Amino acid sequence: MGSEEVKLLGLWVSPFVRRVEWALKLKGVEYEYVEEDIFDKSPLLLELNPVHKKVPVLVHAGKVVLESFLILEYLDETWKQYPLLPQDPYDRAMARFWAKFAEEELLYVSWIALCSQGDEKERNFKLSIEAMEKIEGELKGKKFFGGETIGYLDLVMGWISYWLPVWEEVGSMKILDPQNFPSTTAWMNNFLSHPVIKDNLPPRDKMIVYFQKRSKEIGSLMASTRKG
Ligand SMILES: N[C@@H](CCC(=O)N[C@@H](CS)C(=O)NCC(=O)O)C(=O)O
Repeated sequence: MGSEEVKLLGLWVSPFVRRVEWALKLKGVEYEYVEEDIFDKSPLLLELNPVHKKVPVLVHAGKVVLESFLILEYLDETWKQYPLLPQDPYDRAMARFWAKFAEEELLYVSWIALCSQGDEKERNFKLSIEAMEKIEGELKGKKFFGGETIGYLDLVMGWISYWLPVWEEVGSMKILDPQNFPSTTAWMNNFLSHPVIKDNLPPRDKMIVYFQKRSKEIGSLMASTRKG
């Protein structure tokens, strides 16, 4: 690899990878994309991310950066064009707070709601709605989280606009009801109509098939660990 080259190891259906790709494209950074098979991991992935063995993995000038939130921050500090995080330290701290909140209390919780059944599904579904209410409050009166343009928090929560509706369909649940969440619904439309976003989304029909299979696999795994 040449000295300044950027390489991204990813997976087509991963919301964590996609947020990094959006950031690279918004900033106009050239990169080489390498598709990984997470069910048959390449020696390169195992070498670059021996700790978690997950994508995304960013390699810049021979240095490896892991974890999508940290990759976004690294990109923002390295390529100053199209700033993602707010300039003010307090606003930056708040953006990180909401990013963590959305990841832990909405993404992972709605994923469990998708994969589980019965009481567990119901409990995680309710928790997802509660988290969505908090996010709705944050978006009130705003086009994007950061104001007039797409920023760090929009990229972090971008999955809500496109992955969540697929999870809702596959999991027969409705979290993002437009009547209850008008600001989030408006944000979702603004986000999805941005050219960089709308041209960089995985095919929906393939996602449905992928998540039908994946949610069943994870669901049985969760059920068997509970029994064991
Ligand atoms: N917290 C990580 C999550 C990354 C992640 O879970 N990646 C999944 C793909 S969606 C993966 O590589 N899974 C492989 C595995 O779990 O073995 C991030 O934000 O980068």
